[in-house]
Amino acid sequence: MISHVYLGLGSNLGDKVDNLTRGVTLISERLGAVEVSSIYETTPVGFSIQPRFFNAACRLRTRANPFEVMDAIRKIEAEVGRHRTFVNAPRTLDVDILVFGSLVIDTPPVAVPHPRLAERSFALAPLAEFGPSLVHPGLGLSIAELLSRLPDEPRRIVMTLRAWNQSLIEGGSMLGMVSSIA
Ligand code: PH2
Ligand code: MG
Ligand code: MG
Repeated sequence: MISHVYLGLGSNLGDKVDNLTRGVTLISERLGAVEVSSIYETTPVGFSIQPRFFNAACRLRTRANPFEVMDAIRKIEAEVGRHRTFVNAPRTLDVDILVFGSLVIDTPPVAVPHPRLAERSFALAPLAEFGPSLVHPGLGLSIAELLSRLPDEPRRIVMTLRAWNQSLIEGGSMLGMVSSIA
């Protein structure tokens, strides 16, 4: 069975665009075809005295189950140089499962939809690019609706979805079919 999985990516250390690009490249090689959102620059939430983030999302079509996806993304984070020091510490690459098809489960280490998704505009803004048909499986509201309920946060697009998808295709990183979104 093929699932549509939405992953959130974040980086605030080193070459952030390169870290995100290596992340989605490894995801596409190991798990299935991906399409990416734009890359946004966002203000750190939680532990605020740290560099600004670059955040993005991708849609993955995969035959892997949530536990296999979690296992693969943990390995990818480590390969892109992540060292876990303390909660919310600066990181080269963070990959979170935001939505896994219509699944609602909390079975450690997997909790989907991501428990803090509805309060995080840095995750909702890139996710909203995948269109109005994407509904939060637990809350039954569209991602755009959830985003509109949050206070405005400063964020800017540093790379458009078209530019990033195109550079991934040209770099040979995208395996499988990649359709243009939005
Ligand atoms: N990730 C966090 C905590 N805070 N803030 C921003 N702007 N972007 C993130 O990706 C982020 C964060 C925990 O994973
Ligand atoms: Mg995270
Ligand atoms: Mg994480």
